[in-house]
Amino acid sequence: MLIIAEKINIMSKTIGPAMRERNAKPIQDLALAEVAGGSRCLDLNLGPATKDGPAMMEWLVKTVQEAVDDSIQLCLDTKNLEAMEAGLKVVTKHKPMINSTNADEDVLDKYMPMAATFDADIIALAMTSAGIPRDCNERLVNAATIMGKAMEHGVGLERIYLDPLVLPIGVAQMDAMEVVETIRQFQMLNDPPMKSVVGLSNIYNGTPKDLHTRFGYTFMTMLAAAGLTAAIADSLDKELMAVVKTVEVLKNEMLYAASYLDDILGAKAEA
Ligand code: THG
Repeated sequence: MLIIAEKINIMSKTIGPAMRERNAKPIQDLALAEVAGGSRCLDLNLGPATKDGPAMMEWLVKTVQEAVDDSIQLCLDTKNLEAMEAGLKVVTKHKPMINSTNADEDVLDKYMPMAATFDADIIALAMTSAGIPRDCNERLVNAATIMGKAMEHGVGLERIYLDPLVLPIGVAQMDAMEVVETIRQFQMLNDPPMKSVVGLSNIYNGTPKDLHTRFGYTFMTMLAAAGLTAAIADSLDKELMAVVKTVEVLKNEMLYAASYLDDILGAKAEA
């Protein structure tokens, strides 16, 4: 499972001001901590920065790529097309990921050529501007549109991460299992299987804080069991990282050894 670290985000109380003041240190420290936590891809989330978007994304990309190893992917998270392009232009050795396009044909006609030009992976939301997806079937129809446009614009299907769009449990309880089923079915749309991604925190948005980790860990277990490829989540949360690795062991994707969590939780005293 690729964990796309979520904490470099304009909404954060410490990182938001640092982004606006172009204060590199707190952002670079957080980027290094996210990598140390086990993330190989960092989300850089501008939020709804409209006017300053391109300059801010350009600065953010330069700031983070200066701090972390070239092998770490940068996931540019903005709805602002100009900001996305400005960020992609200054990516040097790091492999970029576009976050995100939706499944509108005219939007795909803008983002897919960008993915091709900048040799980027791309997250595609299985929804259109017509509204949030109703069920698994609607998401699969949108995925087919996305895949068709990728092929039309010469973007390899292995570069696409399909995002079913997770809705909050308190808002759309019936939808949680639709998302799990969607993750299963996305894989059947191609051989090799299509990749998938979710924003994990969406599931517990709007619930009391003491329920966040319980829903996060449990939903992660269900999605990982169903074959989820990637998640935008908190790589500083060691328990979450341990849950992810444990599912990998249970799925026989990683060899079990008594010490399998030592790199995450630290070595235990000899029993
Ligand atoms: N799919 C895709 N991209 C996404 C989402 C998705 N990007 C945004 C979001 N959903 C996932 N990213 C975040 C980023 C930060 C937090 C939650 C989800 C978060 N941030 C603060 C923190 O760092 O603690 C808290 C901010 C607050 O006070 O609200 O929790 O679904 N493709």
